[in-house]
Amino acid sequence: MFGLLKKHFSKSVKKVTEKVLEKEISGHDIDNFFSEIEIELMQDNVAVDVIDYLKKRMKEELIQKQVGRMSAREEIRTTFKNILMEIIGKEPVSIEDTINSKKAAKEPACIIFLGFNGSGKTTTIAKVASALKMKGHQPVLAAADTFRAASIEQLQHHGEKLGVPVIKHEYGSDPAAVVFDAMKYAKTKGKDVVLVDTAGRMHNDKNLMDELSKIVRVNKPDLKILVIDSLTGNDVVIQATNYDKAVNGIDGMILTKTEINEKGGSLLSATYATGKPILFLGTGQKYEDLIEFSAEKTVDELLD
Ligand SMILES: Nc1nc2c(ncn2[C@@H]2O[C@H](COP(=O)(O)OP(=O)(O)OP(=O)(O)O)[C@@H](O)[C@H]2O)c(=O)[nH]1
Ligand SMILES: [Mg+2]
Repeated sequence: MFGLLKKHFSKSVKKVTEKVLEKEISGHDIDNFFSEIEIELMQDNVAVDVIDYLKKRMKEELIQKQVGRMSAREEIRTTFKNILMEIIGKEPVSIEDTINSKKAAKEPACIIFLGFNGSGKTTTIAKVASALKMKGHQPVLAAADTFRAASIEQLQHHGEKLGVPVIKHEYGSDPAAVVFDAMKYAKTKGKDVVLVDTAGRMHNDKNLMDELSKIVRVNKPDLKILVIDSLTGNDVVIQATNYDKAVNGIDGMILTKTEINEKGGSLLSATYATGKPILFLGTGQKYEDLIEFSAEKTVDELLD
């Protein structure tokens, strides 16, 4: 995560703070700081909007702040860290808590996964199903991607490997109805959670985005989770914003392929755009390659 920024951060802080000769940090010092790290932020895939926001917040916090020369470095580091935490340290959402609270009402939880084509939705659902099964839950998979060729077989393959039932209809059928049936199945069979696989769609494809809105409107899922490929660049902001709107507010996000992407920018851009927490990071193609996200750990690693 944040490979380049991490490499240059300390050096930039040092270089800039050496110039803070007075006992006060000026707007000019902050501009200098950003001119040192801006390229790294961009190369780490942090969206331009986010960089502007970071700069604005740093100025709000630091300008005219009285510091001893030695502590300017600490002031800049700590403030930068706090501002990053403001963005990515959102109140976490728990899939298990959601399942357990529905269980009390004798209802299965409905959790829908959405996102751009190929972002990793189906693989992530299989990982989540595997993890939930290991914790004693009884997931059902709903094949609500009735659009892409072979999508149903892909989900069925995971279902068979994991020993988890998959509810499906024909290709081209209404995905909202698949979810409805999967919920009915879960309820009658005493299963506690339905994980819904949806078709990949571009955030600017009106028909497919309307279809997504309908799935949500009809089935009122308990959690709506946006799956984002961490390799997405600047586009993350507009993508995340559009999905958030289409489903009347996502609840959280999962970032995939983080093991092949040293750049943490998409993480920052996505949380900046939606104000929602990251739940997990995908770290590979195997079922166990899913780790719980910790904002503190991510920021600490960056500023080590
Ligand atoms: N390296 C790596 N690959 C991943 C990860 N998550 C998913 N993938 C791979 O990404 C590719 C696409 O994954 P899918 O799960 O099919 O993505 P999807 O979002 O369901 O795709 P569509 O349904 O076509 O929109 C597959 O080759 C997965 O193995 C991850 O965390 N790391
Ligand atoms: Mg899929």
